[in-house]
Amino acid sequence: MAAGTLYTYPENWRAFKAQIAAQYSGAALKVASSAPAFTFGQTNRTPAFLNNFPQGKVPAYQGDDGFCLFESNAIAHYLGNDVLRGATPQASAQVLQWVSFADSEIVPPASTWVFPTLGIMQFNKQATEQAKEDVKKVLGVLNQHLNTRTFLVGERVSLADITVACSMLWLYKQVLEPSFRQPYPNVTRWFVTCVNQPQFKTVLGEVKLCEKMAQFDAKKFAEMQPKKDAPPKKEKVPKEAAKPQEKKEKKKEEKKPEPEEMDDCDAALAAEPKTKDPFAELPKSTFIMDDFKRKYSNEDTLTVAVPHFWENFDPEGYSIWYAEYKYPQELTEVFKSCNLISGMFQRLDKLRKNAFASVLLFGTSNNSCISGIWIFRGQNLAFTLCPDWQIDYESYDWRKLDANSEECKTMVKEYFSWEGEFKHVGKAVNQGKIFK
Ligand SMILES: N[C@@H](CCC(=O)N[C@@H](CS)C(=O)NCC(=O)O)C(=O)O
Repeated sequence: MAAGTLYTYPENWRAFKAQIAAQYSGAALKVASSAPAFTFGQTNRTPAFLNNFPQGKVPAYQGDDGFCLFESNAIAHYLGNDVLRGATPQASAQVLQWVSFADSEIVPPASTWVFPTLGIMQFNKQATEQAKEDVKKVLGVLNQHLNTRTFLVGERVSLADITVACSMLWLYKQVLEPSFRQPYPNVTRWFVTCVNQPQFKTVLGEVKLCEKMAQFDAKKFAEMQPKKDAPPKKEKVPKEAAKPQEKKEKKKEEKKPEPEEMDDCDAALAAEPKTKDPFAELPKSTFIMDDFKRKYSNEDTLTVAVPHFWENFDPEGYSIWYAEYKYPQELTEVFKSCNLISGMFQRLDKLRKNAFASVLLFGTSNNSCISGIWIFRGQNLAFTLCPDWQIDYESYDWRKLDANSEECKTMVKEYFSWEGEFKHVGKAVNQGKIFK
């Protein structure tokens, strides 16, 4: 019998699928959805979590035996039992059919319609109207199928019912008012039967069906928009990332940004307590980080970006640091070490206006080291200013450089251009390749 922990944020309908499956099978499932065990937006970005769940997404399951699984449907499958999974080849294939149907036919229009009513997505009339039509089609298919059946597959609740019902949870709670659902009585009968099963009820509580179709909540939408200092959007590549990524970012920046839409996950992140700008207290500096980054991204490093840096660098307002990874013996495959660096940059995305770094991996697999040059706003390491930034920095030794020293000039030149002797880097690894 499976036993383990499900990481999620509270009230996640995707996690509900696994939780309900566990209720049926008797799997001993602990749910970690709040501090200190799990804080969405923080714990799922730590190296330890990403090591087990590379996407950093929830729900995510870790068995007491160490077995790790992501993707909610796979977790529900694992935590279920043979009856839930479909006992015959035909039944299990039908279960898979409905699970896929839920993901590809129900979730997209349901999200388009429901999210604006929860204030977590901008309203678009045309998209909403199309979503309503798509939901009608889905309801039609289900209504027909359930005309002669109590459950979707066989005579008992299966993962098909659990998955489809959880995918429809928000539809039934928010928008499927009586007149809209009236043509599809079999679906509502089936839904109500499902959510009233004790195993569902334990997880979902009382599910109250929608009485009046919820409309776009503009006020809530405005409130839910990520503030400037809210946690970063997930897929953005930080400006501090290695040079080729800077170029891609630059191209994106030149276009006027589209208004960003949130999904339920962004909404959960935006709801996290906001921190005030930790750099706000510092006096103005003459060094414009953005100008430098533009030069660095678009022009030749040695002839333009480095001279620009030294002509404009303000040693009062900024400091230069050398950082070296403390545990080179733990660096095995090159790709893992590269992920370590890019993961750190991602976690520091919020620092992008106040920091710049060029971090290099030297050597080959099982014989490598990581070091870099960091430019920070202010005279101290910025990591302690915000809990989000503290994940990686303790794995590095940090040394503040004297901006006037030859050592500093050489390091800036070498790390910025990814070329040079890198005399301070141990010979054994320095003879290997440099990975940026
Ligand atoms: N297909 C996945 C979707 C998981 C997913 O998108 N999770 C979101 C929350 S709704 C998440 O954890 N996002 C965190 C992030 O992208 O950083 C599943 O069903 O498990």
